Amino acid sequence: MKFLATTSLMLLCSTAVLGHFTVTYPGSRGFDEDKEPQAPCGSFDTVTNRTEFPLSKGFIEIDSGHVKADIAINLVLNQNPTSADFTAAAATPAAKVSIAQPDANCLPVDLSAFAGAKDGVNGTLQIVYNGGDSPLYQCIDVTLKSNAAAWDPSKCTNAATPTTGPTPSPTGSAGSNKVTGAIAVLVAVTAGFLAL
Ligand SMILES: [Cu+2]
Repeated sequence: MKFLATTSLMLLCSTAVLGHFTVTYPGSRGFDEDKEPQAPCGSFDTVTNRTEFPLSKGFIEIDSGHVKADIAINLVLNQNPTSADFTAAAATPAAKVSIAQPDANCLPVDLSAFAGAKDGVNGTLQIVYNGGDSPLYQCIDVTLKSNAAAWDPSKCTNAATPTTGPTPSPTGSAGSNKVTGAIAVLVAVTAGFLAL
């Protein structure tokens, strides 16, 4: 019984480690899974290349390891934001999104009403992702544009259409496959233990 409890705990831990998130569009400053919990930018503290980000109808595409997460997107409008700038920006998030599925999630970020946001202004978008372990951080350096010529709206995709009813959609099985997989591993481990 103790063995089983330990195994369950190990499964939870490995899920937590794999269960971080990555930014898939546009590119972030950088990603280091072990350091993603480090505020304000997951250990990447200097501005890298800037992406032209649309003032209206923008989005950030992420790959979520957690099935559920609460996400805040903060915007600092200056050349080289400090930790204090990000802390201050968190008081007025540019967007707040709760997701309820793992893998691909498109997070809408419309900055058209954000104070100080206008064509040609440089800034940094900070993603604060809370999936139940500790908050995780990624940053994207941007130049805001009324017309972001290279922006690709087709990158906004979702792994499964969220369902509102109690019946899960037949195609939205990414999450349940993972759960089923975890249960299968647990059953296999338990079977192995009983066989001893
Ligand atoms: Cu995680």
